[in-house]
Amino acid sequence: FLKAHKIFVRMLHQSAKKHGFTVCVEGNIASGKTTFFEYFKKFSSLVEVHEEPVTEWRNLHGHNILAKMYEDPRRWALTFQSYVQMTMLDMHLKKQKCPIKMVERSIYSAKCFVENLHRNSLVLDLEYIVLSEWFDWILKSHNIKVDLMVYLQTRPDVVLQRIRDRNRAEEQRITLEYVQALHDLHEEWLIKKSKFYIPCQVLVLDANSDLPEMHKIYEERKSEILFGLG
Ligand code: DGT
Repeated sequence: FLKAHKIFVRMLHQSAKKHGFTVCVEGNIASGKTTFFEYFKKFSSLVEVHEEPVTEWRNLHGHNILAKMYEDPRRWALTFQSYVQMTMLDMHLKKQKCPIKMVERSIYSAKCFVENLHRNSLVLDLEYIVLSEWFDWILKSHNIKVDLMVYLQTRPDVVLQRIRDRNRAEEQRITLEYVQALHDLHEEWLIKKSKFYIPCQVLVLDANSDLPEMHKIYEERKSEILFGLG
């Protein structure tokens, strides 16, 4: 088994080294992105993982901007989204050191959140226009390379239960309605492909199962995830 594993890793290394491969991991809040990265971190010579800067969002020069966004979205959503957009761009532009770069979410998925905030009038028309103009300008002026999006598809009731179980202080106000709306937007975007721009192929994985089962799924699907869909 060890020998086969080594050969597999060497093959991946050779293939990915040729061009550098970027994978973005998408999905609802608590869809299991962290579990996904935990699994792939074991390929440490091959894969570098860029997790979402939630720590920075919780402590931006002493301010918890994530908490502010949940407490008073009308006041803070635009501020939060503009900071998210900047931190996402920063993640995309980080120089790749390993053959495979894995990124938690992307500048593209922030669109789902912004759209939802706008639909609920928590981001006003003009704020929405300014965020969209920034987004369009970023895409035009930077080369944001994404080779594969892995969509961790989950049921809203499952993610809500996980959010309740992990009990993050900022997320106490999250409702089923909120995760349902984000779920619908992810589905429109990545399944129906009728909403926002998709920069690459999408691999959809059922991510409703618990941790050991998800690790099994990642083990089975690892070549598609690391090599791409061809
Ligand atoms: P995981 O590992 O799948 O459980 O990932 P999470 O839930 O830790 O990470 P994520 O990206 O779904 O969200 C972390 C928190 O940040 C969560 O409360 C949702 C919030 N969040 C992330 N991106 C955005 C965004 O663009 N806009 C808004 N309003 N909230 C966001």
